[in-house]
Amino acid sequence: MAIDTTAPAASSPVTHELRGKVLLITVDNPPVNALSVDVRRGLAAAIEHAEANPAVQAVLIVGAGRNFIAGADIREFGKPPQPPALPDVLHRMETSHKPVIAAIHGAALGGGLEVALAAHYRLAVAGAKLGLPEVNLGLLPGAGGTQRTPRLIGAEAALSLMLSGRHVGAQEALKLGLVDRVGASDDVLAEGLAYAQELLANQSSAHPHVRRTRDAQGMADRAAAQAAIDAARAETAKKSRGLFSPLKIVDCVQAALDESFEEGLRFERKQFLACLESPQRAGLVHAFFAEREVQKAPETKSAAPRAIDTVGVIGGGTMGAGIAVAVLDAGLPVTMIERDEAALARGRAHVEKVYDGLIAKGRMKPEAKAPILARFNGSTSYDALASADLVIEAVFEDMAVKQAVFAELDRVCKPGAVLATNTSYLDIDAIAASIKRAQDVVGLHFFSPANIMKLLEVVVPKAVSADVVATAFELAKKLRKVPVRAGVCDGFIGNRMLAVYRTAADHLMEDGASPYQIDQAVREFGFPMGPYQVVDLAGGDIGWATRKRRAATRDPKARYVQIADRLCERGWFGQKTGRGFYLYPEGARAGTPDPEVEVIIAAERERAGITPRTFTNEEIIRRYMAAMINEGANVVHEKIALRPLDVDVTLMYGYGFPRYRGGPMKYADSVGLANVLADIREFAKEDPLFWRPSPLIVELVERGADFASLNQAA
Ligand code: 3H9
Repeated sequence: MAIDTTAPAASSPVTHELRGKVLLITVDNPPVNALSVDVRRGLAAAIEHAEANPAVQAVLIVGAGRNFIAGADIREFGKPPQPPALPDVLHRMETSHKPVIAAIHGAALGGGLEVALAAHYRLAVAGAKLGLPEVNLGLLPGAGGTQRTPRLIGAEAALSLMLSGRHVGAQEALKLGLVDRVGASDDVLAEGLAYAQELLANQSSAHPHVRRTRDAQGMADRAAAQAAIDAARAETAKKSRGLFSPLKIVDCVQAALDESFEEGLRFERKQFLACLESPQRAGLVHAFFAEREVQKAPETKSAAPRAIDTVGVIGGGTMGAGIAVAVLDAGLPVTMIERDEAALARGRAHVEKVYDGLIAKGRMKPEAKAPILARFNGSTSYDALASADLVIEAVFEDMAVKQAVFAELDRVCKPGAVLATNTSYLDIDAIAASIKRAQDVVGLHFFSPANIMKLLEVVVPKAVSADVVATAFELAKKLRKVPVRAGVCDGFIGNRMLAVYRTAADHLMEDGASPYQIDQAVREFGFPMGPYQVVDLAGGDIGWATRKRRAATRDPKARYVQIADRLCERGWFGQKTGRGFYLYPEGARAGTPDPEVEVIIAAERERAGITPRTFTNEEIIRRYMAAMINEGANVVHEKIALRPLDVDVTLMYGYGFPRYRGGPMKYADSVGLANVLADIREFAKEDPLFWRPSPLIVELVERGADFASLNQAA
């Protein structure tokens, strides 16, 4: 096979040295030894060197630092390819005449595991993480992984690894046959060298040195392999709605069963390149980097976090209990405050219910509950918070109520305690200003259910000190949440945008689209639920209360759709009342369309003097997305969000925005900002008050720039 022989860079990230008869190849490309072009060149050169040097009898590959190799260099995707291609390097390695051993510690993921699979022997030490997570990036293992893995460990196990993207530890890898042995110690170099020497010492025709994965017989039982492929295909068609790469993974394994190894590799390459060029790959890779970028808020660099060892939670309702569970799950003790014993008992019951649910579903062992609850305390007196390092308030959304809570916290909490509010839209500057220690007050906006939803908006009021913000980010890490820094405004990033795109949906409904069509269009776009299903799930009364509260301050010239109010006036609050926009007979969770709702909508259209028209699903999405993108741009323009990517992460992690589209701002870039602006201007002809182009979009279009250009800043 022709392979690029461009000499590796002078300071190659791949070095080799002779250790006795073993050529030790070390990949040292921080932070995670990704397979960038220099690594591929270095690996290719090192293998050539091993082949050519008679002193070398075996080759050992290790990674420097904390990992073996974490995969292809994701930053290279979408750029012009640079030779040598990884499959070619690995082909060369596998066909080497001298035994190649991979010794794995830390991550051997994607292309990293594929390197190990092309080696002839594999060893892992404790703490190793092996996997083929390409599917999470819209890809498939593209350096022989789809062909070698099923040959090595069978079709069923290979498909399970590749379709889930999950990581397995050293012991499980041994059980699967993915590695040949687990090192007795965690000294990967010593274990690897010992293994290499042992293999050399045992050489005989019964123990041939070179043992190629391409010849492995994991699919010898062809009927079983075919059955596994068929099952995976059926399951994938059902589960991976809208995703491009999973079915291609199944196709590749089919090729592994039906075709020669070379033919299978060619097929895999073609499918890999198709995935690489897909917008889904671009969206998912954007999501990968965006969720890492959001963690790096400026305060995390300028200040050290305060220590958080004990946490108080005020309020034992759904939100307070969910927050308490999230904190307990992070291993911290929690003190819950409620106004009386009965409310406290309910709060405790809410917390226990979460764990009982996990036990019932088999996700937690019954005996694990007591030690967790031993860290949970309740009190009806704020004085129980005297030693808390952090207090999170989750009481009723009312400024006077919140300020009363903060007055108590000001009274009892020790100096330096972080005082957080879980408000979803109230003015946190006003809450902070009402006490003597505004520098300690921060917003921690959790999403329901708080122990499950990944998003945590860290809302940063004017007077807060940087170390309090840094503490919030540190807490998010402990709680395994994805934190997004947000400024103070009505609704912060997410709920502020939600209010606008929900309104666009209401306009569409009054203009002629049924709520069922809107929900369907939004689901087809990739959201798990449409906006009216969400209303029914959350309870229509919540939005109704907000609308009533805001009625007095609403711009009288702004269009106001009353359909939801008509439903609420009838007590139709959604699932919990058996009907809302949908009917839920006998407590059903999936709703069915309600003809009576359609009658109410028709009456409302008539009352508003609207002649209904029809919309295609595409027209619905154009408006829905234009509203979302425009408000997202306003949020960035007003510096409520640091960058467009913060908006993307908020919508993906808190609002079900399809990850494979990378968030609304990434989506806007892929559609073209000029097209989005043209849509907004078109819609503005009917309703110029609602459809006001964001100054940021106008400016970017004038400059010929996109949202991505703003992601590097800040
Ligand atoms: C593939 O392999 C395709 C092949 O099949 C076919 C090829 C032909 N590239 O997560 P962390 C950066 S697809 C470039 O915070 P941790 C990351 O952005 C690939 N950069 O650390 C961050 O940068 P920064 C399949 C990468 O300890 C820094 O490393 N592989 C890559 O929590 C630290 O990352 C994967 O999908 C990369 N591949 O977790 C594995 N990986 O400091 C993806 C990381 O500037 N990676 N970075 O923010 C991971 O799952 C985790 O990063 C890992 C470490 C578990 C390795």
